[in-house]
Amino acid sequence: MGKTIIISNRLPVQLQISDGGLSAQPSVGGLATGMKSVHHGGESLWIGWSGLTKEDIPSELEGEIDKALAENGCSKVGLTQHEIDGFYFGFSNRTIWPLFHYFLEYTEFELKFWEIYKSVNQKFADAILEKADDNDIIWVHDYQLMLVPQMVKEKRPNATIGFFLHIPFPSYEIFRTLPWREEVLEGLLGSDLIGFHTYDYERHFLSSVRRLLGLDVSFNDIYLENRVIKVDSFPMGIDYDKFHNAALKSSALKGKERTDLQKKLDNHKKAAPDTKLIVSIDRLDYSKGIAKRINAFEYFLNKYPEYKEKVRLIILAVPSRANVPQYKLLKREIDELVGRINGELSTVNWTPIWYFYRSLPFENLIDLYTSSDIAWLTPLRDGMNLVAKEYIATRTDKTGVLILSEMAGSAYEMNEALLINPNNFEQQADTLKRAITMPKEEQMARNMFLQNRLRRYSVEVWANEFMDSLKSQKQGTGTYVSQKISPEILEWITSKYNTAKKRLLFLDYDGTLTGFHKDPQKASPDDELYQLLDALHHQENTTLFLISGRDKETFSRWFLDKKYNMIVEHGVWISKDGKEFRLLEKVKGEWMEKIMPVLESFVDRTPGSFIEEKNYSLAWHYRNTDPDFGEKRATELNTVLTSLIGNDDISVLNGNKVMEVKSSNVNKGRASVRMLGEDDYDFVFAIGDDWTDEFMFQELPQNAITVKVGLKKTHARYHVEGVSKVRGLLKEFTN
Ligand code: GDG
Repeated sequence: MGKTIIISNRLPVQLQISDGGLSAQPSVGGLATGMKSVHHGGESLWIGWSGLTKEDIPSELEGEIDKALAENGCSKVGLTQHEIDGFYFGFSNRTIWPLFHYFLEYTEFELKFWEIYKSVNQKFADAILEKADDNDIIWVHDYQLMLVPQMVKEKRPNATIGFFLHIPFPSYEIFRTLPWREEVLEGLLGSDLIGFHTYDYERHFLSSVRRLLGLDVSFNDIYLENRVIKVDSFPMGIDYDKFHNAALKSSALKGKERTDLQKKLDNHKKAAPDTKLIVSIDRLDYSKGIAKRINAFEYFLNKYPEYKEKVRLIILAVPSRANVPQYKLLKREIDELVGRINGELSTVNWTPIWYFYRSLPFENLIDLYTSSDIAWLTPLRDGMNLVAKEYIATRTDKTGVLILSEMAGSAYEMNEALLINPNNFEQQADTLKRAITMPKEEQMARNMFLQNRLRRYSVEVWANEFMDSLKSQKQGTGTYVSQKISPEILEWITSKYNTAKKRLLFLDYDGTLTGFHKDPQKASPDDELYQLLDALHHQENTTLFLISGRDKETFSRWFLDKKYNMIVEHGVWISKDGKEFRLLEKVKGEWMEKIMPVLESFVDRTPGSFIEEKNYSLAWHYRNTDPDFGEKRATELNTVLTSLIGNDDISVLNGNKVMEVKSSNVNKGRASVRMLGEDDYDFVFAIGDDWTDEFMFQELPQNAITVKVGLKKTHARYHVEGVSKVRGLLKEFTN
């Protein structure tokens, strides 16, 4: 592997120009910390925007800036104010941010924002392409850069590209309202690995990929023509030791050494030892539910007036995206709310809310965490929410209560916190009371679990797990083990074919020799296919079998007068040299009467699905249904059938968009092995695309050449990409 390239909207360096001079400070944010293990030494480069527009940078400082960035392993993408307005304040924060946080009413669909987003993404991609080699690992971060993976993959198909989304991925119903939804998905699919904070975001993304792009998804793999993309969840952690040690250090400081804020907090605690401090810290963003929280606090004080003068809410709202109109309105709303509530409820000794609208230095953040009895975080939607994790990490004596919204990604990992629905004021008022009165032992017991987990799954572990998964994805380990048929392998197979004395070929039909058709009856063979099969069939010393799950009537109509050998219904019937079909396996079909009504009820409840009745099996096809719904029903049917069947005589086969119930002793593997025993073959070849073909791949001897069509997990030795490649391969045999 080559070097590592990290790309994010902002570089992890703070630049400031004052009095014509430049200062550059490495930033200490979560991402920068987490990437430390990935971004170090000479083998790594971080590409991003410096935070200064082209207009901000005097030309005489340009070289100095590049040098300062290079010293921190960084390289900048130069952007103009116009580009920042359209790309960052526009499409990123007026379209994607609200949409992905389910604020449809704030989402603006502006063509000109989209155009600028595309062109700025191209700028980032170009900056990468300029620096990247073929064997580099590229990790792209977040919603501002969703088109970059595809733009890079186009030009550097061999590069290894990972993408991580730090915000939620919304459900299909929300995502599909985006006018440029396909382009965004395709942009992301340039990656080899796509990571989300939670399984829900992953699930929503896969559902959109299936429904909007019609791609095949199996578990968490997306199958493209020539590669597999892995999608997985990697819940981001924090630098646990940094927060924990800072808290230890701060509590060890005596008297004058303490920060001014800490001294004030100490005084306050001394004056009112029974008063509980509740803290909330967020960027001033509508997704964080700050206004709702203030309203819920008022509700709590009215419901439990005995806590007036006994609790205080500290709100730290960090200024954010102040150029976006919605954020200006929010600022005004919160100013007014805090003013009104403090005005109405304050007493001479007590102000219910302390409100800070600013960013505080790290030490003060620690002071707030360590001095507060309760942290109350109520996002309406939040990708993860690191503040929740940081609060727990700073509780060095294990006391403290975390009240956390279920809508935060972190809630999935922090079950021991008090989880609330931010829209439920009644529940929040009761939860606040519970937190205030929670015994210390209970607080400690809960936090012990939380701390252990946070310590283990730190941000460094997060970054390393993502990188390891990306590397193994690219090396093909873990996804599929079959080898792609390269020109060299093809030459080797053909030469084996040519020198063989007796050849046996098993060719699956649907999805192998011909593509899928909405109506299976319409997937009849075309002239090119007949010519190809004729040529193979007439070769000397060659026994060709078409082997399929289809019924014998259809295959008789299509192929009987061609005299090809055929095995149908997975091995129930066989026809050789143009003779009528005869039974290959004796099977009993009494079970059909019982199973039929079950399948019919599934047809009634699943629009687009239908039953195919074969002589010795019943197949329920769901290829024309809504993909997610169809899969869901198939799982349901599988459960129903397995509980119904309960004996070994019949089994359920889960094929490509079809579930087939048939007698157990029949499958393509058994049938092909029987044919193999009939003569002394020295070249055995089997090709097929779905699960039912796996029986052949497994049961034929080791030296057989087995080929899977498509990139799915398989027991076959080789794979090819699609029907046209299959035909090309078979044509080689006839030359
Ligand atoms: C996005 C997603 C996801 C806050 N105030 C101050 C300050 N902070 C630090 C906190 C924390 C960070 O800012 C905020 O992180 P969050 O995770 O809570 O939220 P977002 O900024 O919205 O981040 C979010 C995250 O990406 C990571 O993937 O969790 O869901 O929205 O680290 O400590 N730091 C200092 N002074 C402050 O006043 N020094």
